[in-house]
Amino acid sequence: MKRKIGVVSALIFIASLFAITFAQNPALAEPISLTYANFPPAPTFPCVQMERWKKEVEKRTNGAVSVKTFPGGTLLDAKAIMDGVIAGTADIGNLCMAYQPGRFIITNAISLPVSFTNAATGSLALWELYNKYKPEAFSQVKVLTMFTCAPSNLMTKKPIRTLEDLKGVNLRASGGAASILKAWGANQIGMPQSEVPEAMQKGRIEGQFTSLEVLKDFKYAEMCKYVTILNGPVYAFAVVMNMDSWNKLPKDVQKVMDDMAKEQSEWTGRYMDNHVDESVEWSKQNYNLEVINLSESEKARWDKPIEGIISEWIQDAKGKGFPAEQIVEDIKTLASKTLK
Ligand code: DTR
Repeated sequence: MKRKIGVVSALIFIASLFAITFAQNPALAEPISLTYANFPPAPTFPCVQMERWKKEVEKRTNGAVSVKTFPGGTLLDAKAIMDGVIAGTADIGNLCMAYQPGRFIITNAISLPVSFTNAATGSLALWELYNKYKPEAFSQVKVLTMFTCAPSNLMTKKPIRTLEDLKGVNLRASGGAASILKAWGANQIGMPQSEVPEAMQKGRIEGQFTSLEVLKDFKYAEMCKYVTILNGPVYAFAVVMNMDSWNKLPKDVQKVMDDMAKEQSEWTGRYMDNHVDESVEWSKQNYNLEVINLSESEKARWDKPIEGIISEWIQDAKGKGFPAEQIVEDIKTLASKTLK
């Protein structure tokens, strides 16, 4: 009898030791598994930042969280990310706001022609803007971070040296960049970046207005041998999480993610800025890319047709009940705080 009691006590002791060890070290327990949907292919910057976030979260939670990433639209495609995350098809998703015009009015205003000079500045500005206004458009999700791509420039199959060269040419852009292309007289065609390779190959478009890292990441430099420097708008991105998935996370895991939000925004902006430079060099070396810089007088001709875009946006956004003038003021101030 005594022996029996001894064995039972020993077993209880061992079981409690296990319980304490697991509670103190969640890495030994089954990790919380989260899915993360992304729309473009793995080598592109939205997916590079996704892999960096996954690695850091797994490390900083000591393996308590495991993130399964789905690049290339394998879980949700470009226009389905937000609703897919709200519905819980993915726990997390990365979306480009320009692909759903009219849905993310405040944050997408970052694409107005206010001259951001790099993605690091654009990304932190967007993050501040989001935090100041906490727009209704994101009320159904937890926002994990936001960032922008670098300023848009033209990449084209034929050289664009004057405003006249652009007239009637089929060029792709979305969101704020799209209204600028239209004002310049191009034949603007909208589609997510993930659909551009096919449109470019089939000749449906002759080029596009976007950040230049795609010359290398999508190998557009093979087809687009010309870049015209215009320092156009940045595009806004958000990484969002399903609200129930967020609420289920332990507080210390939530803290790891919250603490990473601003850091991830800046990391992505800086990665993007460096990668644009690499991509242009690579395209010059491998495909003889020509970079066209407009003269001051030619550039002034391009600035004229887009002068009214900001005031038109203000009119429109005001009509929808947004504090439009203040938003533009804020964006201009943020854009002037250029990060080096
Ligand atoms: N400029 C936007 C966003 C963008 C820039 N680089 C990439 C790479 C992959 C996906 C989207 C983007 C655009 O062209 O859609």
